[in-house]
Amino acid sequence: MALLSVLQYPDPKLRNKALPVTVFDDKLRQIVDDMFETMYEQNGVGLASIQVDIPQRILAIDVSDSRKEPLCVINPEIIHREGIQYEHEGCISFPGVYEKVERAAKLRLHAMDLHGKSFEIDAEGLLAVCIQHEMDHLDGVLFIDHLSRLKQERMRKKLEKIRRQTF
Ligand code: K1U
Ligand code: ZN
Repeated sequence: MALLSVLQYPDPKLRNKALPVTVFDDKLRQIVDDMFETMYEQNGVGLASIQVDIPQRILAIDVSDSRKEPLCVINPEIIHREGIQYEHEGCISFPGVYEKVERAAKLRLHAMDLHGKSFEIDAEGLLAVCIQHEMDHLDGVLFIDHLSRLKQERMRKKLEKIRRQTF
């Protein structure tokens, strides 16, 4: 396994769109293993392949308290949405900043596993937020895009301040 380098905002590669996975082989298994290792190391609840510069439709997710319930999601599609939730989100590509984002409260997800087998799950709460946040990444959409211009500008300034203090 290997730790992958996570792209940081405003890297233009975060705006790339991912293509569907068509080959389910050892190389894909290696990518997924590396994504989980990277997500756990960053204390994230999710990671999208675009964040590690792999433009294929792959998500690593684990919203469990034990951090031992990995969910590998390939070629995801939301087939049903219901209600609204408005919760704080973070992003490994924007370290140190958090904002509330409006998302569907519940959803039904159709996806494939590591072997190319289709499955469906119902999600709500943090899992539903995480799936929507990560699926946005696959289309080059970032959580900042859901905010007002004013909040976007505030977030950019806060990020600059954090980076000045870090380096
Ligand atoms: O895509 C990413 O950068 C991962 C991101 C996803 C996320 C989804 C839903 C809510 C918040 C964040 C993270 O995991 S950032 C880590 C984080 O903020 C967090 C950690 C534990 C619980 C909730 C959020
Ligand atoms: Zn993110």
